[in-house]
Amino acid sequence: MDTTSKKLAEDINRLKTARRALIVAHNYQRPEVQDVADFTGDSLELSRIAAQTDAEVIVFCGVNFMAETAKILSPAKTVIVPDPNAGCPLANMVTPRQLQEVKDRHPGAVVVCYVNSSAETKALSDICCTSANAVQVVKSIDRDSEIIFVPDKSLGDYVSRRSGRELILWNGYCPTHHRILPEDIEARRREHPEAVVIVHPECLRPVVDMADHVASTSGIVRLAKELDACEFIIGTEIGILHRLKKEAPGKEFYAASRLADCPNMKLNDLPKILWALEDMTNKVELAADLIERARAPIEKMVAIG
Ligand code: CIZ
Repeated sequence: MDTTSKKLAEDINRLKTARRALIVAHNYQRPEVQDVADFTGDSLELSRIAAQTDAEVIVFCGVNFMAETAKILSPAKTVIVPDPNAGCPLANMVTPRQLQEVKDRHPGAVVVCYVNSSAETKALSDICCTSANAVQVVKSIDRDSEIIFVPDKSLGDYVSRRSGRELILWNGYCPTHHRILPEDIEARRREHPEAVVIVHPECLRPVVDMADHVASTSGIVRLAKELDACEFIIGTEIGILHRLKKEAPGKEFYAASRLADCPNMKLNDLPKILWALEDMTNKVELAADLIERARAPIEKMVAIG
């Protein structure tokens, strides 16, 4: 960390204590943001950790739907975001009206909703899933039921193939993950022939099919630590490389594509964390009934284990 970042981190830590705040950072955040956080992880993991602490304020460094999930699980806590413009294009690819239209065309269908979605989308869904448990969630649904899977068509395609279930896929996708192309995997493999390739299921199908392992962000971190290999090609947002290098020192990590750099995730930085804590601005506000409706599908997912 340079001197300016060190000073900012000191000021953030001082204020964090005074405000009884907890800072959580998604695996895709800037290195200095991950370093100032109390916990780094995936969105559901962070929201659940935050709910279990006695912190009064949660500073969620990620994109907006993640902070909403934290608010849904901790309605009594104040949840603030460093930059309120950090939206998620994938989450924005489904609106409540569009989803209601598809539900009306498929009465009785079970709506499975990836956590990468707004509170309104969750509230219209029957059960949530993460990229780590999506196959298990889909398999838990009665074989006679139709299933609408929102919003990520790549994750849905992967889950459909792994579960053997036909899914009505939403036409949403993560622009950052779709920047990783099969030719990138081929090129990295030529450069690092011994490396193990791990990709996220939000990637394009040909990329998923070329990988040695397909995993969520938490799964990627776990595999990188557990596998015997010394070199890894990582097919997800490049912010995760910082955590991997920190938690698996001595191993080498290569980005499948340097273009997999999410501009929304990178909107959060140290000055914005400090300002948000100073002014207590950018609070996540959700109506009580929306919190209740959005919480039900999350609890249903948690209940299946
Ligand atoms: O929910 C998350 O954190 C996302 C978007 C991905 C993952 O695999 O952790």
